[in-house]
Amino acid sequence: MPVATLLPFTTTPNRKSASPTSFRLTEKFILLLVFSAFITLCFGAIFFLPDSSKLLSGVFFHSSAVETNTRTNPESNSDSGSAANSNNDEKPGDHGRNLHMDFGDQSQNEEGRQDDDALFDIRKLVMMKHAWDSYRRYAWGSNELRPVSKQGHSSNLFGDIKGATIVDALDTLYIMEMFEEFDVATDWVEKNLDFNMNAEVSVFEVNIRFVGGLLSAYYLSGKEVFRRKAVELGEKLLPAFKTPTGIPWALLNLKSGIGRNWPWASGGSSILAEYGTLHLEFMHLSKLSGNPDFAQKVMNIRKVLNRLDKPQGLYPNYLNPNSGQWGQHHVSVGGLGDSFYEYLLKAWLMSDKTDEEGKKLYYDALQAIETNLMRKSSSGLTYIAEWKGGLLEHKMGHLTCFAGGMIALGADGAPTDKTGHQMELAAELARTCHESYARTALKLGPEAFRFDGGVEAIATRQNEKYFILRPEVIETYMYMWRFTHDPKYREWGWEAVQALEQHCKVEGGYSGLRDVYAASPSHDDVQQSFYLAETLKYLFLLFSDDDHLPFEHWVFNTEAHPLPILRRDKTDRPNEVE
Ligand code: DMJ
Repeated sequence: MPVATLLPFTTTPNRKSASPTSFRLTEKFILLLVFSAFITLCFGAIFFLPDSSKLLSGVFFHSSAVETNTRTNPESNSDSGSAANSNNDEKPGDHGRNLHMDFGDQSQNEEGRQDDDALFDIRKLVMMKHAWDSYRRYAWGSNELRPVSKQGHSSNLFGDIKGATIVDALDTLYIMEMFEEFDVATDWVEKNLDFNMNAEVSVFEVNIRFVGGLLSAYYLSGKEVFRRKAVELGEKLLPAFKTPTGIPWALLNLKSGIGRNWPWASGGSSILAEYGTLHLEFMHLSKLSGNPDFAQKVMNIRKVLNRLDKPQGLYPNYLNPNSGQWGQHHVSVGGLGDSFYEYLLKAWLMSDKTDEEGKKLYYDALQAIETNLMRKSSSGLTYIAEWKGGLLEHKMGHLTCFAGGMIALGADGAPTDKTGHQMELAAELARTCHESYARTALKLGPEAFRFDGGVEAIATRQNEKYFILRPEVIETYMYMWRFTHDPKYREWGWEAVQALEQHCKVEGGYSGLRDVYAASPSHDDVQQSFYLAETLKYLFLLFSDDDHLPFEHWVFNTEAHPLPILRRDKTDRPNEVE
């Protein structure tokens, strides 16, 4: 079947032709005259019209918006795959219809914008461009960039897999209409992204960044290569589930299929936030491959958890995959626990609200968290503490700050009378996380902050004072902005932009900071791939109209990769994979 018929996104079929055209001498002369007249006219307009900066902003934005609408070239979706034959009504690339509406008049001041932030519309692209161009220039093909020493960097989370920044950034490039960069990245994926290696990877990290990034790129662009690579990688991860309980290992050798757990994890346990953050991607993998194994594996994780007693209704972070018993009773909505809760809610939303079990598990877990972990400081800041065998540690991680956004996202579906209350909790958490930024010298938040020993929302230990370009606080601002349109969320986002530009931006990209309380920045020399996947994407969405990636159509995985909601219809019920 011709691809064009599969992808109805075809109102303007071709992007600008790249083919050279030749002219005779007289024609060249006439063209030169016309061109000079046009240039003169443009300069006149720029210098004599009342506000030339706004005009420039409009020119940049409307031209890129026009380019978006030409992103329907059937050639760019040149190979069709089995997904195109799926019986889902919506086809990959169709999803672009729900991606971009219009930038609107960027020269006008909207609610919540700073006076000078007509320029922000340019800056959001400039930030992404600087991050991307620097990676491309100094670290192309490596997993991440070292922006100070201007070289590549790779953490052992990805084994020998290369290009984490490329795959993590694909959808951000697409959403920001940076199509030339997107095409270069696509070309790299086609030619270089390889999973055939004798190396050990983190199943969780590879899933959220690589599988998630490839799935989003597929749904946005319709390019078959992304579907194919996502399924290929998903298949490589399946041996991780070969344990007596089916709870997967944390680490897996992609060649031998041998798995193991982190040596530091309580008695050889698997980690809640790792095995509990596969659901969204694996449901899509079953859908796109026709292979029910992926869905069965993640539904089995649910079954194992359902059989276990939960202390006070809480989920400990450690679970032994051999015995199926909890390890140490440490509960956290930050590191080790966080995205498990996020995926319960999003499993329900992504199933078009058919996954009633996911829904119940989420709201029950949230109730237990509220009762046992949420507290208010003496000055009235709400925070989520950590729970260790029944005792509270009054510490909240930067990672935990995603919870404001999650609770806001779930508030609408909350059990009777709880919607307003949950929105209040979400707003309070957003405020606390903002305070954790505002109370530092560099106006970016620490890795963890405490509410004890006379301090509130401040890091007291040296090893908790760093900032690694994490997205969670901005993620929560974005959700809160979408649901309330309270201008303070854009103001807070703008403060973060200014701090990032002032303290994290270096000539070779953006760097994390060693101590946010120090008077001047000390750079850690890493531009994390999630900075491009999440931080810059959430900033972009915070300052975009709500119809950019609307929540009625998209659910973000924990790495901010948008996945379409799996629509129910008579023939195709998303959670009923045989
Ligand atoms: C990301 O990789 C994901 O958001 C994950 O869930 C938690 N940590 C980082 C960003 O901080």
